[in-house]
Amino acid sequence: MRNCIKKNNYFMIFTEITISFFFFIVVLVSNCYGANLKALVTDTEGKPVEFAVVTATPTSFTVKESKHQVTVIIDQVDKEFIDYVTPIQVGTTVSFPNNDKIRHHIYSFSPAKTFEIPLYPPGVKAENKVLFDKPGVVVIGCNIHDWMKAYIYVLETPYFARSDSQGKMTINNLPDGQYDVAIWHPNQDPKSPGQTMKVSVVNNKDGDVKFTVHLTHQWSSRRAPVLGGVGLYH
Ligand SMILES: [Cu+2]
Repeated sequence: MRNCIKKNNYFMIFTEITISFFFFIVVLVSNCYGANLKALVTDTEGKPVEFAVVTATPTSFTVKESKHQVTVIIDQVDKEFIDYVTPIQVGTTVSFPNNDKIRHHIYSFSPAKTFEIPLYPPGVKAENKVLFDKPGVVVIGCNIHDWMKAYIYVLETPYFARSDSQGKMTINNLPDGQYDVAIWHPNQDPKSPGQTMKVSVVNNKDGDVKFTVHLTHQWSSRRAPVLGGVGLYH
């Protein structure tokens, strides 16, 4: 009887180890699954474009709703939002800490999310959180500092990336299938909307795409206005 219990215990331990090992393998495999799509974004003069968002929306399968409770940070430093452009998936919460030396008053009138966080002082780390539950572009401003502006691009697809200063980005872990791959930039000329490409991913094979964006020349200053070396607004 004792032997039998011992044997059962050994069997259970072995089973647990096997299950753990199997789970480990599955996690590893699922993490490595999918293709990587590299994108390069330039303007009409061939210069790299930062803060462009490339999205891959599946047309041959349905994306499962994200179960991840993700919180993304948009900080305020030196009278500027960091980052200027933040792509997120619907259902993401954004935290707006104030790591500046002065107070800010955040608002948005965008239909995808209208909200306001009244004037709050430096040092507020993560209390000011907003859930973005509808797709669309949300423009964020500060009531005190008119030049402060940031864009949140709320997407239904989980497959997206934002370009760096070299105009480069990579969308990772794309499952096999067909996608509409599109470009967006906050300063894109509305008369020349970005192209959309059809992309097929087969056998997890990596690929790359190139986009040219027509930017408007109305780049608003992202920094505090300066007069004689002293900021006008505090
Ligand atoms: Cu401000």
